[in-house]
Amino acid sequence: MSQLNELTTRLRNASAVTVLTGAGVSAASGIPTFRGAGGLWRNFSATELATPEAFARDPQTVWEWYAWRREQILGCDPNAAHRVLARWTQTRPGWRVVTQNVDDLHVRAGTRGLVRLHGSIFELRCWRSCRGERFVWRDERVPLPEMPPRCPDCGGLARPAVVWFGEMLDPRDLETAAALTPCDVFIAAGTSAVVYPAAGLLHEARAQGAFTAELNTEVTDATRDVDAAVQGPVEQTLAALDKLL
Ligand code: BJW
Ligand code: ZN
Repeated sequence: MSQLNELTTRLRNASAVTVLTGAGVSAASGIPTFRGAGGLWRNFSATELATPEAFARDPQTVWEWYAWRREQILGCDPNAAHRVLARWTQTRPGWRVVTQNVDDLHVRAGTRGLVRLHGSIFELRCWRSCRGERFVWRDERVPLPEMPPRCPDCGGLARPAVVWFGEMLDPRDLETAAALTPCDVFIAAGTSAVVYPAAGLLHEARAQGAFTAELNTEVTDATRDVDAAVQGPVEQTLAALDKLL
């Protein structure tokens, strides 16, 4: 049986399905991924800019990168992958999406019960956390009227309310995501599966007996560990799965 057929059969018989998504899911919408050819901005690598140290050193440059991404994302629309996943969450109780993406495209596609592990690029918070780490505000204005933007409470620097390397994920989001690992089928879609703790969810699901699958154009660290690896553009694979179900 092909890996796609086996995954289809597993999904047909599944009541609890968790899909962990990464940047590859938004690639067909025109949003660059982090690693690989599209992951460079000017001469910086994306993963060098996504750190509190980079922001402390040079908030202007980090904000310019985020401003460029915010503009790019606002000009993009959800693709077939977001639409299929949204429909699954709307029509199949127990089918859930956990995303590492900060682009809000799953939200715009209408995904129900979405868990966002790394925040949203359209939310901001105070760099000094003057009202606590959890106090965030939404600002979708492109361009932002002030660069770098300021905290409305203390007037200090504002930062994107996303999770950078070396920062803790919101424990509530992580708990919600971890509670979705005891499932029938766990799918890692369009993620290089190298960033923890998100990547660990796949291993947790497997350890708890889930059938695990990967949908990716490339071979990743996770490929050899999953029960089914379907190679190809995730938007096409999900559309095909949706038809087969
Ligand atoms: C397609 C496709 C198509 C393309 N179809 N596929 C355990 C072991 C080792 C290290 C660690 C560990 N635990 C923690 C760490 C450190 C670190 C980490 O994981 N490092 C590794 C890289 C080694 N983790 C952290 O720092 C995390 N924090 C933490 O653990 O805190 C603990 C702590 C404790 C006590 C005190 C303090 C802290 C936080 C991680 C936050 C990650 N943040 C970012 C930036 C978000 C904001 C922003 O967007 O600017 O999140 S980094 C970046 O990577 C972003 C992404 O969400 C994340 C994952 O990337 P993703 O989505 O997988 O994208 P890519 O580009 O890597 O892959 C795309 C894939 O798609 C590729 O495979 C393509 O082939 C594929 N593809 N087109 C199908 N059409
Ligand atoms: Zn403040």
